[in-house]
Amino acid sequence: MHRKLTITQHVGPAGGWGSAKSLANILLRTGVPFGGSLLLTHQNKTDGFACVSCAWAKPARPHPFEYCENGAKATAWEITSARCTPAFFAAHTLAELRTWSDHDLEAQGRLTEPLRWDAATDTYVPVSWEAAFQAIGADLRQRDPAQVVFYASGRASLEASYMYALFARMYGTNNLPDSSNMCHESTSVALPESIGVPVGTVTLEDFAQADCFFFFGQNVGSNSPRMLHDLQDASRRAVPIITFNPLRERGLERFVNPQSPIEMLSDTSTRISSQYHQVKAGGDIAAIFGICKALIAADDDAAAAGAQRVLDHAFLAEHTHGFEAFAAEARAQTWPALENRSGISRTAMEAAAAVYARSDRVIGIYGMGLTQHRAGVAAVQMVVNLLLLRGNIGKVGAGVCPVRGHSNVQGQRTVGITEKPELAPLDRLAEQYGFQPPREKGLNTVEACEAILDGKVQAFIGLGGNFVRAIPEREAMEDAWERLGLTVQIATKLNRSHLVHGGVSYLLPCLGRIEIDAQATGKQVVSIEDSTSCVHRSRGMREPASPHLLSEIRIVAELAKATLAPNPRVDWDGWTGDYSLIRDAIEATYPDRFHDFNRRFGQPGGFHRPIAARDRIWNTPTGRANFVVPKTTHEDADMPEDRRDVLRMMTLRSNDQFNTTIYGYDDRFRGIHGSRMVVLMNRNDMDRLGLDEGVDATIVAAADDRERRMSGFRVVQYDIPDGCIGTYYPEANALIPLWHHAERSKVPAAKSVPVRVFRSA
Ligand SMILES: Nc1nc2c(c(=O)[nH]1)N[C@H]1C(S)=C(S)[C@@H](COP(=O)(O)OP(=O)(O)OC[C@H]3O[C@@H](n4cnc5c(=O)[nH]c(N)nc54)[C@H](O)[C@@H]3O)O[C@H]1N2
Ligand SMILES: Nc1nc2c(c(=O)[nH]1)N[C@H]1C(S)=C(S)[C@@H](COP(=O)(O)OP(=O)(O)OC[C@H]3O[C@@H](n4cnc5c(=O)[nH]c(N)nc54)[C@H](O)[C@@H]3O)O[C@H]1N2
Ligand SMILES: [Mo]
Repeated sequence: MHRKLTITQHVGPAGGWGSAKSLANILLRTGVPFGGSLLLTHQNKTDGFACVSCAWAKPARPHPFEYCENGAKATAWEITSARCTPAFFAAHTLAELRTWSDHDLEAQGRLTEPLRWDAATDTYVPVSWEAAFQAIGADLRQRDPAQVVFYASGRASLEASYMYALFARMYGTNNLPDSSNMCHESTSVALPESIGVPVGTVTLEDFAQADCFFFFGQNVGSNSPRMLHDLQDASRRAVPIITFNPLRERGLERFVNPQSPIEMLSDTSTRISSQYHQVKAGGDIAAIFGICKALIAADDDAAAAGAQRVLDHAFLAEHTHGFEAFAAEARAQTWPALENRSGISRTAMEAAAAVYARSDRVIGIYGMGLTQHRAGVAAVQMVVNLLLLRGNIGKVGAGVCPVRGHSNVQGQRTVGITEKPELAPLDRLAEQYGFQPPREKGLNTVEACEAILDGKVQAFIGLGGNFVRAIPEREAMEDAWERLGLTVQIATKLNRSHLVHGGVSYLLPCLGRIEIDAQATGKQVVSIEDSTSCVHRSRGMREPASPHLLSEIRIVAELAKATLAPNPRVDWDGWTGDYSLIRDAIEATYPDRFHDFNRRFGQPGGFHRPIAARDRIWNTPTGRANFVVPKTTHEDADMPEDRRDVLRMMTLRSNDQFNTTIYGYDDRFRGIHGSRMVVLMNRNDMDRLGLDEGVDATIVAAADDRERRMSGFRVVQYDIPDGCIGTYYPEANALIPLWHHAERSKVPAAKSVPVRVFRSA
């Protein structure tokens, strides 16, 4: 379908009336009455439910309306009045549904009954829960566990996630990839080497104490809007916010708090960023090196003049390793090379350094703009290097802050969803449950894809998510997917991964987090962990979308019972009847992280897991915080630097989506309305390539010789650095080679895909 595309030059601030209007549209379309939206006042409250959108921290003393435009959209999307029933499936074959858009599939509403794919009619037909569990269990029992993948998407609770990981390991595999393999795995590889923890070191209280923020590659206005309150407070305290982003994102420029009547009525907005540096895609390593070079030079000058030093030498001496090697490397960098690779000027890097040098408590924030590159791990480590220079880790108001994606993606890792056996307490599990957990490394997301392509993986279980749509290399992957023997998807809404199915396929509908979860001992609560390692309670409040839905916990328990030999130490039914028993089990496995779990998680603000680096305890091989020198300032060694026809494609999220869930076709903050099939281009590149605004463009992957081509993109002139283009995720994923991932973390390098752009013939 060709949608009418309109572009607006004037874009309002983040928040404000635009936000109220955009939300009203969604409430209308999802059939949620405005009165029903009163439910929103329970979002992110001690006694309410944890928002199903992003993972940003939830304060102990929440605002009366502790939600944002996009959190509210996510809620409306889940509590929609639309239902995707067996009658719908009877009327549409899966071959037909495969021609539908992501938006239209999910807009059918909540799944209501368990379904089995019927080959004869190519439709999903109703099946009883019992029959589904027995069939899946029988199938799994005759498979080699190494050939089965247990994927998780980051939304399921700590309780469900713990049980899911335990089920996979008792079955015999560490094949537990999750969405974080496409997201912050670069963080999980980088931070342990640098500072000995896999997660960020700041809390919300630090946000209130910081006197400077560095902000790299994270689109706060769309993807973690509640953080804008914290940034607005900072801006009002005249705290500098220094932003690095190829695009001038609206939420990083100005914000009107939609919950403040005064700001709404007087139309006053707050500036967010005080310096805005439009780095090239992948230019951050060079930009940060430039800042470090300027700081080290100023420090060398101060030393020579006998003046007060710029770097925190007491901290460097006591707490760090590798400073001299790093400083030598920074001194050796040349400004022209740094300017060329970062896309920003020496003056810009020095201006950022000057503010940094004046600040005592600095927080470094980052998102997918750093992690989703070939050199994503090194980019994260550069942020830490910068912070270490002035002791900005392990002190109040300072630290590193990776902004996580899914609302419980960090928590899933905390309770054992990981393909890396060394990250799970296997000995402890062996003792607690009396079984031999598998010790060999499991498959992460990219490796699972490779194994599916090679035919080495035969079955896929998905605890939420839309795997096929989220991964790179779409065409080859979809073809291979259909050769899987078994696919089982536990989901709330219909998506493409349910349509590209294996030989035997089940679609199991579950309760959402906002819904009342009643079990044998009454209504249950669950827990999640936010981006600041804070664990919160969440209580569902809404009547379930259908009486046939089961909780994720119950579904995992039933699958485990149907698959595994009984084990007297694992009481799947007892756990399902009373979730506090699962929390006791989690506490027994992780006594340090979760002591007194059932009492503490209900207190206002939840509780923080201990993070050693916060206390300057460095669990690294050197026992110190390590400076890590990047191999090169070039973000991608595969990317020919001299080939001007090859552009770097960043795949972006709009303001109207949650990952592969597409709420609508507008990207209000970027002034793009009515279509997602656009390619954002710089005027110079358009002229050079002979492309006018509005023409139909074809994009061809240029990373290797394999043909990957997509047409139907409309060219939009945009303020984006030379040589970089922007398209939307997931539409453009067919253009990303599977091998084009971050070194070591294997996060698909979705922000620097080498491509060529042509006018469509
Ligand atoms: N409403 C909503 N909320 C969400 C999501 C959603 O889709 N919708 N997704 C959730 C998930 S799973 C995640 S992981 C997060 C994602 O949230 P983000 O981390 O914000 O991810 P993206 O939207 O992909 O955008 C990354 C930003 O990086 C910039 N960028 C791209 N390349 C570079 C680069 O090389 N350097 C720099 N400095 N910047 C760059 C882009 O211009 C963009 O502003 O949000 C979560 N929250
Ligand atoms: N090109 C490109 N690719 C990317 C990215 C990018 O920036 N660019 N970002 C990557 C990132 S950061 C991520 S996190 C992944 C996201 O990958 P996924 O997490 O796999 O994808 P989602 O779109 O979040 O999954 C949406 C589906 O989850 C199901 N769902 C929603 N709520 C629930 C629930 O409560 N329970 C259950 N069981 N199911 C539920 C619904 O059926 C919905 O259709 O994509 C990655 N892919
Ligand atoms: Mo993510």
